[in-house]
Amino acid sequence: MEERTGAQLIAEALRAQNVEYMFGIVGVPVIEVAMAAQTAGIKYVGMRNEQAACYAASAIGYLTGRTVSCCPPPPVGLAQYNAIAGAISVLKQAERPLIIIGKGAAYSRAEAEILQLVESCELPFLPTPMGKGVVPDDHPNCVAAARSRALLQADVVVLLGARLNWILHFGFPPRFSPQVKIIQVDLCAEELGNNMRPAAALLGDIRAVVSQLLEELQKKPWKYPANTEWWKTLKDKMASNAKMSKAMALQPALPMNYYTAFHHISQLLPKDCIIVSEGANTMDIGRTMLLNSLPRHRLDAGTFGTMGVGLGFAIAAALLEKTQGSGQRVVCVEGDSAFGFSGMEVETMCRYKLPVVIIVINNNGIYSGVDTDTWREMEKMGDLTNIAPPVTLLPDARYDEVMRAFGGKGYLVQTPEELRSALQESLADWDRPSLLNVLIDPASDRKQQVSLSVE
Ligand SMILES: Cc1ncc(C[n+]2csc(CCOP(=O)(O)OP(=O)(O)O)c2C)c(N)n1
Ligand SMILES: [Mg+2]
Repeated sequence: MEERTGAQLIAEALRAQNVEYMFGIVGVPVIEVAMAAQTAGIKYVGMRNEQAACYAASAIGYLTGRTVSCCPPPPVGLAQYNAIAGAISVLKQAERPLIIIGKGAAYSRAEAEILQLVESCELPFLPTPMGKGVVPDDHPNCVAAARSRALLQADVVVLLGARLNWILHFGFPPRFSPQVKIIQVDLCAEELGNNMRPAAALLGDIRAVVSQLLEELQKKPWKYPANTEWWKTLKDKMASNAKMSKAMALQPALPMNYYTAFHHISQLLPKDCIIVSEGANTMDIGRTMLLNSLPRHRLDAGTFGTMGVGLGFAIAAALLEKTQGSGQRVVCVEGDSAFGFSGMEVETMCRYKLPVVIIVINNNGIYSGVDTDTWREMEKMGDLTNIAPPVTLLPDARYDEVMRAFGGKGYLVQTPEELRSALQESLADWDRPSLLNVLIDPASDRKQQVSLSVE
């Protein structure tokens, strides 16, 4: 009998389960496994840190919908009829309804059904960070620009594959009304009733359950009226918030603030690009200003706010683009701290010529930082480990040079004009990755900006 090595058995077993990519870092004896994988037709992607390798692998799973071989089959299925009827009766009694579209909706590919639900019932909706794009962000029923108000005053919330974790403030006051009724749709039984007791709980695949809701609604068509006080409140709030961020975006002062940087970026990004993002202000403000038109086109720090995921996610998305020839750009919008977690993966991008466009929003720190002059003063005052605020990072660090070190393109960006030209140039280059190091005001933060723009 032909002798087989353990490495071959592993590789062939993975291949037999349709595994297409392997991410890792080799050493003795894992090198044989990677080589056997290549022989078996699996693409081996050598990374610089195992954490980033795991993030990349998880993004492949999310983007392709391929089940990971070790997971039990999900309970794809329909909700019970009584539960559907119960949910619809709660919905029809709503005075201030709101649909929240979560990552689960994106994962279950429920975009067509959810669009139909939103449009046939004329309901306002709000995406969670990775639920963005299931229904396009620029859809007239999207009330993301009035998020806080929508959460606070809704009396019935339909949760479609979104979880009541910290991203949704656990569903609790003061961010939600204490009387809010939740209609919860989730694939995972343990999630039902997590943090809040739902008025209706629908266990099943989002796509299947939304189809059931549509079917039931069609028996006796119902629309939420357009002329309600609720719609007026939401629309007024959206208009005033849009005005505020526009005023911030158009401030001519240098260094730029977050809103100015994102304003120019948003104007230049192709509609079908995949946006990867992590950071704190960078991710939060970027989420509101960079719109998604397509489902599964946003990957960010997600449920646990884990910094370090961005470059691995971007590598996965860029590899898929390369294999599928989809012509989609992958744009990775990183806070300067967030970039540091997996920054060495720029070498991986350069090695495989993955044309990711990394935009580092560099404010010299975590949430905020200090400028070079202040830093110099602090250096003179004594030991920086005693003095420097824990959020600070080295001012004006040249992350663009990191990319250049490996043969990618690096741009130092300090003005809107430089930002626009560097971004246009990077988006036109399919041969190598680029990094735009966008120096913004280290004191630019959300609170200050909100109070400034209120004045
Ligand atoms: C693994 C991990 N470690 C630490 C944190 C704490 N943390 C939250 S946001 C953040 C970085 C925010 O700074 P930056 O990426 O520069 O974005 P900014 O807010 O400055 O725009 C950190 C370190 C985290 N979320 N995850
Ligand atoms: Mg920062």
